[in-house]
Amino acid sequence: MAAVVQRWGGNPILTKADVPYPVETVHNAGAVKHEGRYLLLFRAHRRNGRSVIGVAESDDGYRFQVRPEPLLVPAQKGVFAEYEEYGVEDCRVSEVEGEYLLTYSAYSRHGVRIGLARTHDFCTVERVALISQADMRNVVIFPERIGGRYVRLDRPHTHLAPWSIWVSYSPDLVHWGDSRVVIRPATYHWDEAKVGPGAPPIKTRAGWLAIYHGVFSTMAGGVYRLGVALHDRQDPSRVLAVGDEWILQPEDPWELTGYVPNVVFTCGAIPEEDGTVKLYWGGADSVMCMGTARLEELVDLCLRCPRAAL
Ligand code: BMA
Repeated sequence: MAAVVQRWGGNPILTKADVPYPVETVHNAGAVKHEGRYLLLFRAHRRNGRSVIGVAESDDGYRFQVRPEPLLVPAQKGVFAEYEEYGVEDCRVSEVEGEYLLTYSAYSRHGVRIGLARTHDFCTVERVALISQADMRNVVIFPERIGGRYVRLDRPHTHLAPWSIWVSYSPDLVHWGDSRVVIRPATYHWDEAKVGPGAPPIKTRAGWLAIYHGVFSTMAGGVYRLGVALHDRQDPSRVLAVGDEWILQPEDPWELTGYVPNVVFTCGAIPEEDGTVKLYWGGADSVMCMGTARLEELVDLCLRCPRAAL
């Protein structure tokens, strides 16, 4: 049977050799189309083990060139400096009402929390606020307000329950609340250990299509795969279906071995006018890869063989 995600033959699309400053990895990139060009906002480990966010650009979404300087490095002053001391990671990009919102993990001695920044041109970035306490990772903002409020999927940490996907709302992007848990890992399933939001949700006729990551624990560590879920268009706290099967798992050599083995991890996908989506993922926390899928098929997969969301 044909794979749901067709890997591009030119993978990996970015490696550390493509970066004009010293880094050891290029992975987990947010993705966006800006003025007709494709941009990847990738995470890269510096040689001190801490991460920065760099930018790669492309005319076709397949062949990328990295800019000479990173876009986001740990802040040097103010409240952001205190919480970005250990680095910035896993940036997602959402275009909302003409501006681009970046959500990223801010690491420090106090744990990991989420920073929100905005840009119009991807040359200068304005930090807006730290929009969670520790521990929180994997925040994706929906590309439009729903019922007048901004909406995000997020992933708080807890010891009492497996790591799950939640939804939260905000009137102003700074203050978030009304949180509800929406998807829990399913026992003895490919995503039984953790689930977390991946790419910002994509609007389809059937609902918001969300691509998420799921982790299965093995004797050799976690295996990170990608799956899909569908949220109600008017009420995204209502999950219409979660696909029972993963859409992508580590298979290529650069996904099976690297900085962290057995990982495919997405922070961004770009829907195209022809009904396809370009999906970008980090392989083994080391390189960037891409593939394409048909949106309709991803929606179908959720509806055809759903599993319980909670
Ligand atoms: C998660 C994050 C991701 C990473 C993944 C696999 O907890 O740190 O950035 O890709 O683990 O190592």
